[in-house]
Amino acid sequence: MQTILLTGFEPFGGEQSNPSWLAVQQLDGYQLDEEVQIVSRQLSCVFEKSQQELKTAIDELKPVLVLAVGQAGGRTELCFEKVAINFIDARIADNAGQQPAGAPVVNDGPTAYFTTLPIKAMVNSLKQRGIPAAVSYTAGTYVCNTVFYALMHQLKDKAKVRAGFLHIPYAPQQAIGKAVASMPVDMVVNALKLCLPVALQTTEDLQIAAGTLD
Ligand code: PCA
Repeated sequence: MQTILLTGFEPFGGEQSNPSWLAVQQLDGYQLDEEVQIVSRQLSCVFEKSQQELKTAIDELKPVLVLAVGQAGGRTELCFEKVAINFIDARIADNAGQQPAGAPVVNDGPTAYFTTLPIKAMVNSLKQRGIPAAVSYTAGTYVCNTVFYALMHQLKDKAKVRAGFLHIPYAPQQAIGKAVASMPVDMVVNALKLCLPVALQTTEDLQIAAGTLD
């Protein structure tokens, strides 16, 4: 049996819940087929601790693929992140009260890593099913980017293990009164069920346009 590791985050920034965990939690133990099973883990919204939790999960589970998921309130689509940067600039403190301003994730690490997932193919598969999805070229400078960078750094010598990061919109209940986009958690769950097999099966990503002009 092969394992896909999905991670989601605990709530942060005064929210009662985090849709990333609400979604991936539902897929814990789900079998994509006879050979591939999903295991879901929650990460703390804490710069240092989240990296250790991620490493523990990877060492224990030895996944073939890792997708970390986080909330990006205000985004309108499922955003598959292309690039993780070696930079932390926290607009708000993490859940342990730490607020680094302009620090590296890994001392002397490379400036950035690209995801090793075929994100254009994944986005395409979702759009064909009517689910809003896009490639994103910034994962921000907070805990999500840190986890994404740490993930790619931890796996840099394990070329066979592909990994990436997905930012998701608020759940509908979080968007009440805020005039921002939201996406039902069930739609996120369905999207993961659709795009993870694509990620496993696609060795070369699609060569289709997906960028932004500004
Ligand atoms: N979103 C935050 C951290 C945890 C989460 O779910 C971010 O985008 O950095």
